[in-house]
Amino acid sequence: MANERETGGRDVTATPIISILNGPNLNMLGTRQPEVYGRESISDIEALCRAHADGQGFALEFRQTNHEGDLVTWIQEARGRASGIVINAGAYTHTSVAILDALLAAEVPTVEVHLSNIHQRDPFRHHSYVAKAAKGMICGFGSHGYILALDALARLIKGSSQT
Ligand code: CA2
Repeated sequence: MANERETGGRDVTATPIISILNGPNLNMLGTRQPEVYGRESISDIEALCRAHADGQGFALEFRQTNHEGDLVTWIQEARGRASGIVINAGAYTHTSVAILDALLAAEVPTVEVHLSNIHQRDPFRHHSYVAKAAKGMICGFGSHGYILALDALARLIKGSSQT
């Protein structure tokens, strides 16, 4: 019965959607600073995530933008539709109250990811606005951090769908 299968407007019997959102300059991955961000391109990371999400039975949306408003819009679109968000907001991590507000309003379990260990870097990278809305943060493991984030979300989603 449809009503019994729905939670917060989302059909929990459908394939869960995970939205992976990437912020500014992450389209430049693989071109510079491999010692900080690794050698993989954003397309390589997308392929890695797609292979992993397939194995977990998730439908994946993988997006990158250089514009703060795009991230806000995509987070709003995730509300009631996506089962989880993985976000690497890039430099907006350290500046954007708008992204924090969107995440708080979305009420979608969120895992924050950073390729680098932001706590070993410049002091201005130590604070994250995203962290206040995220279940947790993974940083310092390069592209593998995205896989760890998907695994963390899988556990959260499976836990919350058990009755
Ligand atoms: O470590 C991360 O994933 C960051 O979110 C990456 C952001 C940085 O502002 C955050 O503090 C930490 C920057 C991504 C820029 O990536 C580039 C890669 C190659 C060439 C130029 C930029």
